[in-house]
Amino acid sequence: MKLGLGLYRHMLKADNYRFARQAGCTHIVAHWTDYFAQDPTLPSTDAGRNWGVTFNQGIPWSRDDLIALRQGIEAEGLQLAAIENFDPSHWYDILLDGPERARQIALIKTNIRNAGAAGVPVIGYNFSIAGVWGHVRGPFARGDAETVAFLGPKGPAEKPIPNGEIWNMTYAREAPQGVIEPFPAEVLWDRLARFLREVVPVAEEANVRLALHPDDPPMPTLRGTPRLVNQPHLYRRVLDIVPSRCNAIELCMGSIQEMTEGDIYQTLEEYGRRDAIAYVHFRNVRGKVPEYYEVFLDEGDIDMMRALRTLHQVGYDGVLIPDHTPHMQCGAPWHAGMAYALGYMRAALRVIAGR
Ligand SMILES: [Mn+2]
Repeated sequence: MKLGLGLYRHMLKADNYRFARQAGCTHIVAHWTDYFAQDPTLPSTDAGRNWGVTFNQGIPWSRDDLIALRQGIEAEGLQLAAIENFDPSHWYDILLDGPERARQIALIKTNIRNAGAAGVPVIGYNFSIAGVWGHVRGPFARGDAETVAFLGPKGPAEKPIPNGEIWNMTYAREAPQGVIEPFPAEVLWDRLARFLREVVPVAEEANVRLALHPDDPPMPTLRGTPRLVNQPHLYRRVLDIVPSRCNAIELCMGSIQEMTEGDIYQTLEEYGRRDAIAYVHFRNVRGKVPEYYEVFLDEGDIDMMRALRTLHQVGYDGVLIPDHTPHMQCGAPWHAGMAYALGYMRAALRVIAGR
């Protein structure tokens, strides 16, 4: 298995690549959409705040930009493992089944082709309307470390999503008044199935694995909108829509552990055995929906060594990244938290490999 670090778009620069290498990483997962474009941050939201704006309608990812990204990473002795997440302004009408759907499918296909041509092996994505929403920040990890929690009814009120917003980002400058009305999960499953049937063949040609992140938080609904993979067994349904190496999983251990059914070790075993895991978000958590806390690797409900052993036993040889981790009290809270997680992971990988 390989050690990687996920970096937000504004962090994709040489200093952070060197930081990753110094912590023993060999791979980078790059967020290509510019959310929380400021300091490194924890993905929290509340009723009055989202992840920012994105107005890239009709402008595909540039192959040259992706090549420059990959080369910048390689220049520091690392490899680009994946791009994480599509841009909400590229595909909102795929998620909403709106009038721009056909044009946006063509755009996503262009993104996939350009990614493949630029040597990007994986694109992680989250087929979600409400996205990662409702987490609050607080001193919930060991030693009062700042982290995020999902508190269900005790958290932010689940107001409907206003028009012009999806996946926590504003994509329209002037959207008509109104909100996204509730609709059944089967309708969203149908949208995912249509999407996969259209784009997976392109991904196969481009040699890019598409990898679906589970719902975070894995609630049955969020802000009135349905969720898809909010229980571990639902990944079977995703994989069965289009059986292909390019229809794969971005396996978030935290999100799986937060689910009310199933078992993280069995989940890793099942999908690892199927060779369906494109990469892993290696993080720990205390509790399950509707109330959980993202914590340090060695203080949550998952036995991370057992999880790693399970992945090893089924022959998983891909990348692990810390996903999010609590901030540590110092001048560089994000980096210190990541350094702590990466050091833990590096030692754990050595133990598992028997070295
Ligand atoms: Mn995740």
